[in-house]
Amino acid sequence: MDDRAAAMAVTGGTETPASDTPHLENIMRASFIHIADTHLGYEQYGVRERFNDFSRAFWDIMEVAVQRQVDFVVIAGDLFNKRAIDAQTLLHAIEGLKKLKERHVPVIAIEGNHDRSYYRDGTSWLQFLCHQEYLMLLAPYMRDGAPQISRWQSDTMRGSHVDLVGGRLRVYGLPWQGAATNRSMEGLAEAMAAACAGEEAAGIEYRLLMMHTGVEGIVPRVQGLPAMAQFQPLRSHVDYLALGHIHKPYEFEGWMYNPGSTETCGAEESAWEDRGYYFVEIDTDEPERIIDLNKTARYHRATHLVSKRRPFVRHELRVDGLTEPETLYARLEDYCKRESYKHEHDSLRPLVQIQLIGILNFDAGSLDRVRMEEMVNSYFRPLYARVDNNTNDQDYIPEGDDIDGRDRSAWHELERRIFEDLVSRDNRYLPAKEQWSMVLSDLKKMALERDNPAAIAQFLRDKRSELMGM
Ligand SMILES: [Mn+2]
Repeated sequence: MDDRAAAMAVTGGTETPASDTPHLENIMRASFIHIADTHLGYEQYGVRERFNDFSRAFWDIMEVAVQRQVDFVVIAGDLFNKRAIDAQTLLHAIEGLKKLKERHVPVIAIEGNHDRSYYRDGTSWLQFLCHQEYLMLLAPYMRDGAPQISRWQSDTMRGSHVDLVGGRLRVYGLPWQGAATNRSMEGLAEAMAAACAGEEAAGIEYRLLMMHTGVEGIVPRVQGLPAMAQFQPLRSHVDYLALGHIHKPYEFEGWMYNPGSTETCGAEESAWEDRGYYFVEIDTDEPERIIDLNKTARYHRATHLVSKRRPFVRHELRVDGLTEPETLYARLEDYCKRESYKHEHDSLRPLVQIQLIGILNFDAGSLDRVRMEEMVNSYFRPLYARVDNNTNDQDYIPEGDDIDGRDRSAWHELERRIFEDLVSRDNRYLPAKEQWSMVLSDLKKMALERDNPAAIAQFLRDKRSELMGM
């Protein structure tokens, strides 16, 4: 590797060294873009166009970085959806990053849980991009579980930080630490406290820390993350904490920022419409120029921008009390009629995911999924439609207590009543519920007596045509 990456790290790309511009000595103005969780290479639902969607969301933000002429870009983990990416994913990553490389805009990244390398894997694809000088991959040396403060070196691709913007702004990075996160954070806070005097002497005015972790409780499903209190020891050493990992965006107290996923990795993310990225402006000399007085941010203004991505429609269709498939189809069609017109003029066809929820009064196995998905397709004309059955079966609570289940001699009668009750919940079986309960009882007996399956099926067909005229 030549000296270009190292030179970029020291001077911050096109930034003129401070020593050449004495009139700017007391002013540090800079801007950057903060992204995370782009998950490049994710072919969601096995749809090829989704693969492209994730790349497009990333490219669009890289284009914004160029347009806004930012000083650098930070990627707080999960650039890739997985460690083992294919060539197309690598090409797409390079396609986005090369715009910045051509303009000497530094990109600083850390590994997330999705794209972390294992020691035995040798060189990771993120390291490959680092080697090719598309980005600087921060990875501090660890000692006793604590990150060590050392300047990042391009030859080893190791180190805790790079200094940018004429050596006035320091970017620290800590990759995904998994179960060791709490210990690493403690160790990092101690190390940063010890480095404080040295930073000041070196003329560092602003410190950014990138981490691929989140705050416990933001998304209840994601557990085992540090609590808010565990971030506090870092606070006095960090001006901007750039997080990734949690796909829901959030920010706290003018120093902790999480942009959210740039595309929609799972249906539940569709509810977090403000997901995207941060455009951050820094002015250590005249913070009042950029700062909203109502905010506690010290030297920066962080603007959260929504990423460009494909519309994702998710609906929970309640099915409680519905007694046969036709009424459910009618309810679904009603929803489609109401909602689909809103997406008529979308420039990208939406994804539609319908979840059936609640308690069904009939057997969910009699639902025709293909028919429901075709219905959604005909109304929304989506890129992809999917109907998921997340309904629960109704618990059976027998009415009355005139039969004692502990009395073996009453079992046959109890079974008959249960069958009758179950079949009568489905309107299609209601008119002949007594006969159907007998059919069920006979089917059970045939199965227990290990009758020929073909004979059992024929018996059911005969009864079906007899009782339903089908
Ligand atoms: Mn992620």
